[in-house]
Amino acid sequence: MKISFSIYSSWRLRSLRRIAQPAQWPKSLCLVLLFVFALAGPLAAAATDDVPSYIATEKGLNRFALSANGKSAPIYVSADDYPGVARVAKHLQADIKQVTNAEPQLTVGKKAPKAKEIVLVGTLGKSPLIDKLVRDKKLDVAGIAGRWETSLIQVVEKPMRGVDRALVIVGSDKRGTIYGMYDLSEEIGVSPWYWWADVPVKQKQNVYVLPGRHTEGEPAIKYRGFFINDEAPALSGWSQEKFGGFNHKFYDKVFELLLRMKGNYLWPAMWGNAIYDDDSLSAPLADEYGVVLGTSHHEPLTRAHDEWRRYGKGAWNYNTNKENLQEFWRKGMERMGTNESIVTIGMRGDGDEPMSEGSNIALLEQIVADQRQIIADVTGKPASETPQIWALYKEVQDYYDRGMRVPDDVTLLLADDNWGNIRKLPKPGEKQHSGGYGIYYHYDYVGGPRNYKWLNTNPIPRVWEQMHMAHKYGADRIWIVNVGDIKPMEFPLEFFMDYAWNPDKWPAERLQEYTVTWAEEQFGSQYAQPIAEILATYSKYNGRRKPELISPETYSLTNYREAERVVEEYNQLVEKAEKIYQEMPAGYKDAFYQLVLFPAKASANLNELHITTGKNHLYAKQNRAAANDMAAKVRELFEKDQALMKYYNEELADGKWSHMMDQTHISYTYWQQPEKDVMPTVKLVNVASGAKMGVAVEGSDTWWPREKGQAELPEFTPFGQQTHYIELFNQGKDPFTYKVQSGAPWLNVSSMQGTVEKEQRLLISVDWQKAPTGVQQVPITITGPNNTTVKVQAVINNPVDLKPGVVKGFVESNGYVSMEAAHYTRAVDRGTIEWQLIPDLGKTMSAMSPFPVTAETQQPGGDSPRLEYRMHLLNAGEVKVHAYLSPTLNFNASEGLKFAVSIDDAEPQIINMHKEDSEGAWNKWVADNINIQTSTHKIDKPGEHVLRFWMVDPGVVLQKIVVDTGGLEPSYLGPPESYYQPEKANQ
Ligand code: REL
Repeated sequence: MKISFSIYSSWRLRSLRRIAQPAQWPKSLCLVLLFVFALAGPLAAAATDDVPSYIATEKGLNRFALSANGKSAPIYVSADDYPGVARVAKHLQADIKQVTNAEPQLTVGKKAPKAKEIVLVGTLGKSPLIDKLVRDKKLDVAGIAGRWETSLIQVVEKPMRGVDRALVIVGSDKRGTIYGMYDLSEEIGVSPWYWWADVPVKQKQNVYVLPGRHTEGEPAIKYRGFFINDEAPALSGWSQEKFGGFNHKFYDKVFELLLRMKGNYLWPAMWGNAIYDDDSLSAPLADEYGVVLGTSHHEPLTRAHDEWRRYGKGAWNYNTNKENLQEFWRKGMERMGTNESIVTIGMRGDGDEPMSEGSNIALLEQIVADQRQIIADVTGKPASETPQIWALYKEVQDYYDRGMRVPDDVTLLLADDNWGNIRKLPKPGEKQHSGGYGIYYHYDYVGGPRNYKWLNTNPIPRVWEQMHMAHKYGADRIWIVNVGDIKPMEFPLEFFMDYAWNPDKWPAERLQEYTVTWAEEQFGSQYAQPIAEILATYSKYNGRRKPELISPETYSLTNYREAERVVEEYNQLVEKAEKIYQEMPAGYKDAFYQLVLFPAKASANLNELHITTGKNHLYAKQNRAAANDMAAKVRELFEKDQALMKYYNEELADGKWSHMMDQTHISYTYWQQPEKDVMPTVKLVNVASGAKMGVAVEGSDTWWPREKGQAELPEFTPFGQQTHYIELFNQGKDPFTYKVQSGAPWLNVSSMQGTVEKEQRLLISVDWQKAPTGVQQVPITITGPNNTTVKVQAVINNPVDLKPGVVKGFVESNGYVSMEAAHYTRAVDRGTIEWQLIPDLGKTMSAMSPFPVTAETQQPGGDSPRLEYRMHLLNAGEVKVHAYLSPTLNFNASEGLKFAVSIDDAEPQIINMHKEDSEGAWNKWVADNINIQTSTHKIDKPGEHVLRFWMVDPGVVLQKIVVDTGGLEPSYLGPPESYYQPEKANQ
């Protein structure tokens, strides 16, 4: 599929907004704006508009020279400020040096150094100098004081005696100041991924900060973070080799990355690891940085799961071992001390398993009460004063649904189904739980139906769609995403953090722009567009089915040329990426390789590997000599896969990412990963001497002359796929010659005679200018060695009254109509409800969904909200309508999410997309990443019809509709879109 990235922007992802620029604007305009700002409140006025960067490389009136002519302005941090602020100031110092080659002087002390221009960094209430500027009315902090994590960057003229101009970076709190510094770093050209993905620093000779006030306001989501999980073998092997394990040196890099992305919350690695216990310097370092430490959903009271293995006495069972468990947890709270943390409460079974049969709600409530008592005892404060979460993960949500409650101050961490589909959201209008709600989301998972932990498989449009709902339904206290090994989730991870900071900034229609901007921040503007396209497309393709679930049977080898299209599309992507890689400056290659080229290549290769294995199996069944070539190709692709991993591990960035691609991903037989990658099983055929012709046709897996029945091609119509193929293949060792005879002069065959060594594909097409109208059966006769003759029937349907370009809407061919949701004829909005396109969401194109997502349930019919699809059907009779929906879950605990379908004026049929409420159904939805719902409809006469897709519940996301008029063949993605003449009216 071709995505067009029409919107181009150079807005930054998280740049602080400029609030005013009085010195450069005409006075009258300033007065008007001042008035507008005054009405809207100190920061709110300009905070809704994006502005381009607040950095310039040219000198200008009242611009602050951060670095000019080889000299950088000194940085000053008060000795009274947080040590974390001083630590990050060192990063700022290093960043400015990297960008400009001129290292600024950094002073952390009681007195600022003497300089005409100076960078003053400080936290309100922690920096006497900045507090004095506020008192002297030289710095207005009205919009930031008392706010959460808010920073302000402002150029202040004559801040104090002897100083002409200062660049003040002030924070409302510790993280506010830190974010201000990292924002400046990013703005001057240091990506948050400069270390974690080797993104080159964008060097500049001179750097100026524009006058005015720059702020990004408060984050929409209070705690934003990620969970390092499932970290063996990749991240574990890497951290062991590079840092000696998951120690404070490793976490130093993690904390920095998190904060550069303006995150604040971390669940540390826990597969045999325990952050507090492994290295006593790690947790204090987190606290110094301002990273809020938690433990994962099943590790109560800050104690890592592995610590129970290390120190626990007796069984992990509250019924039988309460005292020891309490003691264990108490130690966790004592150790936490005053470190800023969010404490997990509740209990699951040992090793993240459900609790035993005997566990019940009363017992769990007791556990929570006892845990809170420990929290209160140890902290000496009421439990409600320590932030806590209770994660409604897996069976724990069932306890909640059955009535279990925890005290109101605890944040309820709602979860997805481990596959990116949120299971539960607060009810709109429901009394707000004072602890609020959060979301635990997955980009990586170990569990059924299958692990997915090798590559990034998370297209951001679906993440957007789910997290948009979370935001709108009020789950805004905490967002945490399971990122596995961190790499290779760089792109979706940063999207998660940016979206959490300001969801309103990124409506669906700006997602492509987000991707371009991200690409630009890493690689500069020259290739930003094509790189964004590759990023979006490889994740889209990987989102169709996790690589771990791909098998030789996934894509149809015979219908709709599905498998070969998949290979072709992936390979085109790789070709584009390779071209950019060759062209781009050497300094960018490592970053580009890990962020773009490698995932595209590795995914393309993996898909081709399985599809080629499928071809080998099919060919072997048909006894084709070429089956053995396919087997050889499988070996080649398998070796290429291993070579790609080896390059990533050993050569990329001189071995910096050693072990990072240790994850096995081939030869899964059940949910758990294989011990090692094993080449898929291939079949070899014995090729006899001599020549023997076999003939296969598109749409069938059998061959002739073995098959007695008639060989028939899919139907030709002016409205469908314009060529169909016949394959001639050799079952023997020696080449043979063939001759083809077409039964009509207007039925073209790409080659009328020739020699076949192994195989030859003939493309058949119709010259519509010359073909008669009506339905014709035309034989194509192929004669091969030993007078073997095979007759293939071509059916040509050239309707009298239906002409391309004249007919409107979609047209049936080959027994189906396949319609992309985005290609509706008419979208009918009503009241506040409107249909919106979510660009690029879904397996084949884009998706449509009704908004707002909190809208009331609708009664379908009459003039209620609907999408209409005009289609031309060739016959009367019964048809089946398959609606392809994103596998959204029943997040509002109703009977299930519903929509309705009707054709023409028939009564809408209401369909519950969750009517099959079984583990089997869910397994299929998530594995296939689609929920297909089918309804049956009567068509009274051939001709034009209107299919209506009605809104019933919000949250239903339609990707495509396939109408089966009797000829639909099995495939994974559904048939490619049918012929259609676009026509959009009355939207
Ligand atoms: O993905 C999840 O949330 C869980 O499977 C993990 O939290 C779990 O701890 C797993 O890594 C095993 O311990």
